[in-house]
Amino acid sequence: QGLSNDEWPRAWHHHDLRSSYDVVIIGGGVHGLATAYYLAANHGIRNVAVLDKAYIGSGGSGRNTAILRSNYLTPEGVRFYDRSVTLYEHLAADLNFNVMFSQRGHLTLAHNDSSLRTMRWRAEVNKVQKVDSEVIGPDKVSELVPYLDTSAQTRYPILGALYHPPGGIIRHDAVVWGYARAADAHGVHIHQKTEVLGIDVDGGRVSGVRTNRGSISAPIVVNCTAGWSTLISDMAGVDMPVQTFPLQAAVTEPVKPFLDTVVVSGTLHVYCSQTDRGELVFGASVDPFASYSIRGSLEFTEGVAGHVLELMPALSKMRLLRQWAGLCDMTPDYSPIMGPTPVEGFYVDVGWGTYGFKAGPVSGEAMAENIATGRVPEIIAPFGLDRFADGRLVGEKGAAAVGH
Ligand code: PYC
Repeated sequence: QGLSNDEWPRAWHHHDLRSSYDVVIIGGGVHGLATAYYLAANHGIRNVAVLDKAYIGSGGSGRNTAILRSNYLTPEGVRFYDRSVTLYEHLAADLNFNVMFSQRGHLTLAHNDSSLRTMRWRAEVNKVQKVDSEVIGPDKVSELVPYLDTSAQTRYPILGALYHPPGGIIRHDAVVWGYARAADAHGVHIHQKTEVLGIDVDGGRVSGVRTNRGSISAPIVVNCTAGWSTLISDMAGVDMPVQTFPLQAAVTEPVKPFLDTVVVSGTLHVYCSQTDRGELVFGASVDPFASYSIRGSLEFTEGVAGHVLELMPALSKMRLLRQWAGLCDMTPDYSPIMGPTPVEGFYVDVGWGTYGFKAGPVSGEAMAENIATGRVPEIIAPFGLDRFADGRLVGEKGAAAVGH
């Protein structure tokens, strides 16, 4: 005899809102939940609240295309994302939750000489950081993905690719649920449907937040939001050099497994992978104008379908099932903004552009260390807010999955 729905043990619990916490984290996506988990697991800081105005994983963490990789362009970026891949490799065991990480390899196709040059550059930067990454020719590309049209007659012939064997895909919802369950087990309070309406700052120091369920006093408040990062930072009086753009994605009906690798084409503005359920997941670059809209558009569907068919004409009979959009907070250099701000006790982990989900574990680990020790860990030191005033930008545009 099975359990009825309300007899299953809850993976995380509902709590009354306390009037004070040691740390309040705004945003219940992978970044916020990972920060809470590592605060508790690595530093013993358990009087922590994670607030989300909707439900956990309802923002970028549930809307991305679940791709993990560390083949970035700058040494700072490669080091940072590689730590995330390592944490992801051990995440199922750490959280005792199957996150279904499939390291199936990641291909970024080059269709012209300038992209091939960027791929070579990235491969060399990657190798120096001991990241498995190399440029391969069309024959090897064809061996890895037989369904790709690698003939020379196409409009954008495939001249080669950056091949990154440790890259792959993961079950993004499972990552959110795994961190939530593990943080909850350490005593962290997860408050869904709890919207932050204001942040209190006294004499240059944060003192708490006001929510739709009441006020909380806290000496540390962390902005782990995507999409709303500028609005939340504004509440504390901190300006963010961020603009928000939608990024659309779509999924097909399931078919038998045939695509064992993640395939990205910057020139064709598309990336594609096959889930364990057999669906193909497609994504594109961000929409061409700033907006908070998360509606799908016909323009995206037509564009993505046309571009996928240029790469894999055999897919012409497949049907799209769903499309959706997430919000991407773009910074001027395409790198995130992490660490303390001019308001004491107010920290940010924002500006993730189109790379946020894959950085969840390393961001949580580093933000937790920063909060617990008061020192900015070396791995996130290049990503401080002050770099925009000092001109120390970390240009990652060349490593974006597709052109922006
Ligand atoms: O950077 O790998 C990436 C990516 C995939 C989808 C959006 N960004």
